[in-house]
Amino acid sequence: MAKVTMILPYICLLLLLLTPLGESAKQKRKQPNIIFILADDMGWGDVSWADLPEIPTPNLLKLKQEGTEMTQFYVQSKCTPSRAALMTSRYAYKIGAGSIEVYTRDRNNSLDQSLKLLPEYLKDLGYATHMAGKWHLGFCSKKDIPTARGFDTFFGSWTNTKDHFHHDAGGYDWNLNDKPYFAANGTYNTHLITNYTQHILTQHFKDKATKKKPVFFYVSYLAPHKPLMVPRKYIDNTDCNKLNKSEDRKICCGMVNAVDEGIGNITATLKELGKLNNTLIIFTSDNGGADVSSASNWPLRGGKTTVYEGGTRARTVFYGPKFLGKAPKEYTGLTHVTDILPTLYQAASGNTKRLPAELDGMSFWNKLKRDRPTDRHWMVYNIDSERDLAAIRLKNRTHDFKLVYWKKDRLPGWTGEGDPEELKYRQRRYKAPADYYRLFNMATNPTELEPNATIPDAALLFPEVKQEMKDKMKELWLAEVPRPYWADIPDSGPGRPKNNNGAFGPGDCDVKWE
Ligand SMILES: *[C@@H]1O[C@H](CO)[C@@H](O)[C@H](O)[C@H]1NC(C)=O
Ligand SMILES: *[C@@H]1O[C@H](CO)[C@@H](O)[C@H](O)[C@H]1NC(C)=O
Ligand SMILES: *[C@@H]1O[C@H](CO)[C@@H](O)[C@H](O)[C@H]1NC(C)=O
Ligand SMILES: *[C@@H]1O[C@H](CO)[C@@H](O)[C@H](O)[C@H]1NC(C)=O
Ligand SMILES: *[C@@H]1O[C@H](CO)[C@@H](O)[C@H](O)[C@H]1NC(C)=O
Ligand SMILES: *[C@@H]1O[C@H](CO)[C@@H](O)[C@H](O)[C@H]1NC(C)=O
Ligand SMILES: *[C@@H]1O[C@H](CO)[C@@H](O)[C@H](O)[C@H]1NC(C)=O
Ligand SMILES: *[C@@H]1O[C@H](CO)[C@@H](O)[C@H](O)[C@H]1NC(C)=O
Ligand SMILES: [Ca+2]
Repeated sequence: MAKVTMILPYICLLLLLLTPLGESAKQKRKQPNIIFILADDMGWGDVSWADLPEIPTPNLLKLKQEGTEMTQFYVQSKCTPSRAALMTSRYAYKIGAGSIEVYTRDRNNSLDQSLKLLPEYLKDLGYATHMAGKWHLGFCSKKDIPTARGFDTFFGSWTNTKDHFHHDAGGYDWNLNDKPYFAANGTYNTHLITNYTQHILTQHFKDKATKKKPVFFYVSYLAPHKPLMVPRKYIDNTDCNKLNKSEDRKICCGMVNAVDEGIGNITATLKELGKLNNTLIIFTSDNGGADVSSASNWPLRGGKTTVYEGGTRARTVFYGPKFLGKAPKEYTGLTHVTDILPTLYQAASGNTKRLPAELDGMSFWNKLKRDRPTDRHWMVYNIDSERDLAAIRLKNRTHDFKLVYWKKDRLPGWTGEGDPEELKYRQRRYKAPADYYRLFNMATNPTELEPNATIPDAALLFPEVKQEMKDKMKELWLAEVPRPYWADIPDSGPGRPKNNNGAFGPGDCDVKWE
């Protein structure tokens, strides 16, 4: 008996050395901190390295220069669909979120609670998870909000705001975790989001209880989404003031410039903490620029809400030299916002074989690190019966085509503020052809110019590709889940501003409706 007691500690030690615990601890050390930064409605032409470089974004440029620009990264064409796709790795059209009017503040709609979200997957891998900024995936029930869906903390707005300083969304909407945070009233949201991110990161890495954990931070700015508002100094003290452009364009410029400053501040904090080299920073926009916000997508066609490149191709940067291996300066592999979940899961040492088979995204982590093309053969821009439009992409070593189906009579042209003569051409609208299907050869016509005497019509040159893609579109269409019926929240709801000190709150769906 005594003998057994004596050797027991040795057996335990031996077991400890042999168990996979040692392995998982080794893996953990390789897990990057992940800062995922999302701009709201920022256009392809709204960075300092655009074709018409108008907007100063020096910090973003630095990340791009030291990291990798993803030149073929696609998002959904509107806020909520893109955020839903980011969090779930499902195409928005497959989860009832691909059309308009989804997750509005006055109806009982929110992201399907049965879907597991990105922060939950990263939590499984040992991450601390935080979010700052715009959620926009519903808050009718207490089960819908970020802190119920995988984030340890949340500081931001449930929905989109009509005032970037006073967080007015027809009711006050700035919150800490599950409660309104009135002390934020009057402070510009880009500052709130940046400061919170810096503060939580500092706390995380100084606190003994958390500092060993990797952290995932979803930084979701509300700029340059309308309304156009920014502290004057971001215009007056910057090159935005020198633009010979509309006042709106100058404000848009200032809004993006403030976000860029925020990115600089967050990066500086990571550096001070000695964590920058252990961090993967990703920047993108949830959708393309909107005309109403004076954003520019030039030279891409169309903008927010359209399935054209201007609405769906986002300026995207991956920074994290220590983790990116042989990633090139510009990575041209076809990638989609649904790929982020499996990609980050893999970057965080997760085994992607454990992810559910029905995810639409695929990890491009190893492809990016080895500068190889992605396995994406097909990509859906959107499929939307309500607006009767769809677009899909086919890409492999020999083919790169996009099929657009849109019944709308007048199709959008190009926006962005150029010289007046050019603008007239850009803002022309085009009539849909008789069969409503149009094929673009993205290898030769990436800006989706309309065929004319000098630009060949891909549909005439490649009729078999057009047919194959039409068939594929029909097949993909079958997976569409239309948005469900959503009822108006009754006035008596406990989360209605008039019953909640002037603020929106979660819980309207948790009480019985009369
Ligand atoms: C926020 O501040 C504005 C301006 O001072 C004020 O009009 C508004 O009532 C405040 N909102 C709340 C919810 O207190
Ligand atoms: C920054 O965040 C900290 C911690 O939440 C807070 O104490 C401070 O007042 C904030 N500063 C600004 C300018 O918002
Ligand atoms: C500013 O733009 C207007 C037209 O938009 C043009 O007439 C004017 O010459 C421009 N001014 C300068 C200084 O470039
Ligand atoms: C960045 O930090 C500077 C210096 O602390 C501060 O003045 C500025 O407001 C911060 N910018 C943002 C966007 O938070
Ligand atoms: C990261 O940088 C910090 C501070 O500069 C340094 O102490 C640490 O060794 C570096 N870590 C790695 C993994 O390069
Ligand atoms: C690319 O896709 C097209 C259309 O499906 C097909 O005909 C072609 O063989 C494919 N090329 C390669 C290299 O797989
Ligand atoms: C065809 O469109 C292109 C693209 O804008 C334009 O540059 C070209 O002049 C047009 N050609 C003809 C013959 O109209
Ligand atoms: C919304 O409310 C309607 C009417 O009460 C109900 O039929 C529907 O199931 C609810 N939908 C959701 C998503 O909660
Ligand atoms: Ca948006």
